[in-house]
Amino acid sequence: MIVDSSRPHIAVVGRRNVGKSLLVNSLLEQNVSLVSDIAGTTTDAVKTRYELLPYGPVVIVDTAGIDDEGELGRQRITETIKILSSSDFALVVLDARETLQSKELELFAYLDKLQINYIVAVNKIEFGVNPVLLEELKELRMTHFEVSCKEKAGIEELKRRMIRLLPEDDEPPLVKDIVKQGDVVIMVIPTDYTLPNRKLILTQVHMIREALDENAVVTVCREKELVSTLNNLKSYPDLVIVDSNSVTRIAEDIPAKIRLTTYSLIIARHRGDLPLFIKGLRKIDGLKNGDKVLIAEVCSHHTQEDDIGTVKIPKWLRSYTKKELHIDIIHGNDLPDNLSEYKLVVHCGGCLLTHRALQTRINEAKLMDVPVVTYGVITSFMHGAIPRALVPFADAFSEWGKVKAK
Ligand SMILES: Nc1nc2c(ncn2[C@@H]2O[C@H](COP(=O)(O)OP(=O)(O)OP(=O)(O)O)[C@@H](O)[C@H]2O)c(=O)[nH]1
Ligand SMILES: [Mg+2]
Repeated sequence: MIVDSSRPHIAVVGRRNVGKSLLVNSLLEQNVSLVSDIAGTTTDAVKTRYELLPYGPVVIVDTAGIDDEGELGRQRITETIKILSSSDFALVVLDARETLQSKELELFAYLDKLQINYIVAVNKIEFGVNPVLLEELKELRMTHFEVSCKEKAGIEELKRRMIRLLPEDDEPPLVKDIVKQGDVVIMVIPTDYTLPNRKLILTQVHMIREALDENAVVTVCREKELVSTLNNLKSYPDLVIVDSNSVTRIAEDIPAKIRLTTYSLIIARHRGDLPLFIKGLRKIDGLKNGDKVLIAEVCSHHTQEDDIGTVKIPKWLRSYTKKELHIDIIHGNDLPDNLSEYKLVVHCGGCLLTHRALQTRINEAKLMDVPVVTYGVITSFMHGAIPRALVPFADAFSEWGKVKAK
């Protein structure tokens, strides 16, 4: 999944024999998938890179039928659902002669839950379209496209519509939407900076670039010089960004009316879904004795004595909740199959993953209704930065309001 993660994935889904594979072949104008009238022809997902012009490069994923039977069939359905969680768009294929069945309704529900845009393609229209099906789609307020893969009808229109609905470059901003022209931003670099050669991390450099592009002024100082930097300014800065490990100390020096946030929260929003993570934080208070918590880290680095994922967070979770938690720590690319058993997933920042790949893992948890929070969000919370540091992010701040209201 990671190999192609920079390209949007379009999943072609539906019951067996509706013509998914022939539709994929028609879209690609080449025979990449096996087509036959035997139900269950496609067993494993077939992924093909494709230049969908004028949109650009995508990956089209042909899948096994969502109504497959038997033990193997169930496994294939699980696989298809997993594919959906890593997709950016779906084409739901229906047979024009049939009516909607529970499998399709479940599929629509999944797609809605994952907030994945989709188009319904009604295939095999040369047989005529079932009026009951049309009525059902109308009732669900679903627009659909009528195609015949056999007669190559409607395929171009379907492509054009798909292009209009595909996500644009969806990587959320770092700071460009929270600063404006003329703003003064102070970026505080921790004094005990342990990075090799004391370099700024690349993300901090990108933050500076984004702020400059918005015509804001950026001052970078070390923690030690923060107070004198503030005193040298003629008026209050508009935003101060600090490291979450030092926020407790620093916050006192920064008057309440100045917006303050942490690098961790900026990065969590940039790479993931900050309101969702804040929702995940809510669940920490509700954890009970024996609850399972999963700490998921992508890279398997050599763990240090005070390692954030294996040492600090488990220790903090136990002391904060005062509960006997069952904490599992995993490293690597795959989330476990028993994900639904967990009451919380604490995910690393995913610095090795693209935004899309991290989103895929978050979606897997979302699909199972398992709350997710990241290291960065937990760290900011642990150090008392929340809610103050959420103020610049309106949707996450209002999510926190909901948390408190519960
Ligand atoms: N008449 C007609 N037949 C079609 C059309 N599209 C697909 N078919 C036929 O329907 C049968 C199933 O097509 P596939 O593309 O293999 O269907 P699928 O949804 O991929 O099926 P599975 O892989 O088994 O899930 C084949 O015999 C196709 O030739 C169409 O528009 N019209
Ligand atoms: Mg097929």
